[in-house]
Amino acid sequence: MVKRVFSGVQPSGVLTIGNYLGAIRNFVKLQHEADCIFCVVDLHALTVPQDPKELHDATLDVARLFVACGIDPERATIFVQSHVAAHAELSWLLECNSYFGELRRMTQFKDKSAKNEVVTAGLFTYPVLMAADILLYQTDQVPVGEDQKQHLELARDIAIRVNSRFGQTFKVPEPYIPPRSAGGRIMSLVNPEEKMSKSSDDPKSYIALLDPPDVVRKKIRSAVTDSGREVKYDEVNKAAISNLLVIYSLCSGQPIEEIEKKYGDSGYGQFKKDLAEIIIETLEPIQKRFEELCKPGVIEEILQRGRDRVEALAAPTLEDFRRKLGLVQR
Ligand code: AQP
Repeated sequence: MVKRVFSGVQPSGVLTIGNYLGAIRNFVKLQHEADCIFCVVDLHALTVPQDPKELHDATLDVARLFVACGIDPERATIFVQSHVAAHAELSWLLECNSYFGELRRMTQFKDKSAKNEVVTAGLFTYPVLMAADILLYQTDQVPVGEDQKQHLELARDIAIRVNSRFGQTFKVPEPYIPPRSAGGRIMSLVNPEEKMSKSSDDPKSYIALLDPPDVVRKKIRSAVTDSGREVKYDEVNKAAISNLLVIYSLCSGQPIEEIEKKYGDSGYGQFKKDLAEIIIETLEPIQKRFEELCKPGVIEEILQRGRDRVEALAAPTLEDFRRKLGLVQR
């Protein structure tokens, strides 16, 4: 049987090269071997304050970037989370089978609640909505970056708990997380101890997929480096250069050892210059395709088809769980 893959991306800003290398690149690969469902998780973005117009436009842009990065809507299903009401409904049913204590342990909640003045109840319960997104489709595998590992473990725990209480209801999903050297955690360009994030207040910390060439050159030129001159992969002692090496390697297809040999201890200048050009080359076809997808109606039609397909897939799982909980049939 073909396995089912599900993953989502929040429209909380313009996608970064971290989102691309950690997640979307793998979505593109998986579409050739699995039944893939990719979702723009707009309800997740609402967990922190959003400008309504920006959220609206970012939602369509994330869907466009999915396609521009190589997801083929004829092979994979693309849709918007809030278009399928079953996500919010299942989320509530699962919240009533989740515990305050386990949600309180989520490190992303701790990080984001420390950064935001307003801490919504939605930010706290968001990992359960993520569990609902995944479990609704009897998902086998979830390709995500390293930061989502804990949330995925929670989704597994909830599925196992529900199955043991009510009988087999949800498939227990497996994570698909690349190691750091393969893009699982791309770090900020200004602080290599922090993950690169699209919603960061400092645009110099990330490369957005829609950054024009000059902006990429500037951001890479100003990216922090470590002491010394040697271009060498060493996550502990050379976190900044290791991060740039991973980006270089994944964008160029060259193994890290080859890049280390090429630049050796000749200093960081040429390495950074070449890296900027390699990123620009990677982004160029994505940006071109994105422009084409901005024609009115193109992405909307893809999203409508996606919605029609997943609504039909979600219904039997939701109905089965409602019945097991004792809710009267509608
Ligand atoms: N820096 C990263 N390196 C590798 N993978 C990453 N992902 C995010 N950042 C990196 C992966 O991208 C997918 C989509 O992420 P998301 O939109 O659901 O939210 P996030 O994980 O919180 O990503 P951001 O960019 O940091 O968003 P904001 O700033 O809104 O919080 C996920 O698979 C994620 O692991």
